[in-house]
Amino acid sequence: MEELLALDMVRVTEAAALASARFMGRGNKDEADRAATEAMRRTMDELEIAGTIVIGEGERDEAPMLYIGEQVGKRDGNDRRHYQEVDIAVDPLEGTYLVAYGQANAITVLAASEKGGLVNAPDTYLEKLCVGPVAAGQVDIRLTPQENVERIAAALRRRPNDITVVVLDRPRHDKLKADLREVGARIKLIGDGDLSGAISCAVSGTGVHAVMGIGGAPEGVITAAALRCLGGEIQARFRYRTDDERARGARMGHGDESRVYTTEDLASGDNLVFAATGVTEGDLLNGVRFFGGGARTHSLVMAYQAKQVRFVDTVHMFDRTRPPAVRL
Ligand code: VTB
Repeated sequence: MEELLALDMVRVTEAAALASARFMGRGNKDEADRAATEAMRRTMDELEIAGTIVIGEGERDEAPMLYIGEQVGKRDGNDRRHYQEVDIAVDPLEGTYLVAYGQANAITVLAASEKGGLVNAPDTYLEKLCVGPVAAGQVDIRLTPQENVERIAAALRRRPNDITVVVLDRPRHDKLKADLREVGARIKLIGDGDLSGAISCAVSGTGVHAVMGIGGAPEGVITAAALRCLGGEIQARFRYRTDDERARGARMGHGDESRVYTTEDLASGDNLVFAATGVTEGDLLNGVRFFGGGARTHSLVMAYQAKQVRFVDTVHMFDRTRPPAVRL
């Protein structure tokens, strides 16, 4: 299932990137998000799959499309029985603010698996610790940030002050930042987008080694799918903001706030596909580049079973008569 699906899925993230990149710098994050969501939905409906959105833009009553439970894929009359059933987790635009203000590292992203292979996470927060393959198995979210940095440094055969940790720039992370400074780690503060930070720390040469702190739970599941494909690791604990969220989380089976979720807990699928396309320029992926008559996108596509990680560089020709559409 994976390999064909992977190539289909990259079309979906590419379409969302092309649509939302037009809104770069226009100061309207909702507009950018809507463009990505509509394009993602439209392209998914061209695929021969019986897809179910398990993580998306929200509940049915609050999101017009790509809501949790929505059925996506080609409709052959009403008969979808002969298509493969897949669960899909989407973040049509990770970093809506980043696009609206022309900042780095916005991506369009999704993960897919066989039925039940991605955890149904409520829209709340997760405390996360993400590392790449070399430090995987060496860290423990129950330890202090200082201890984890020391363990990451030992795994990478470096000193703590050669380790760079990605942290969302939020007041809730003041203590975390102080702890990281105490152990001597470098901190890369980001405005948004801990998902793309987590992928970066599992790819060597990006200059970042870990993600720590509290961010969105739905994105944590997509992060887990990516890190399984790359051999990295995420550990996470639910962090509810309100009693309502806590009650909802408990109904979904996530009532134990001390439980540490592993990469496999969050993305347990035997078949996993991950696709992401750069919208704005990033550490890992180039942003969309428009030119007369076309555009060029840069994507990352991965399949777990197939053990394949592809960087896909696509020229989209809107008008074949206008050179220079394709160049090296
Ligand atoms: C955002 C976003 C992250 O978590 O910060 C969000 O930038 C939650 O944090 O990429 P805030 O409510 O403080 O903005 C993510 O979406 C993903 O984990």
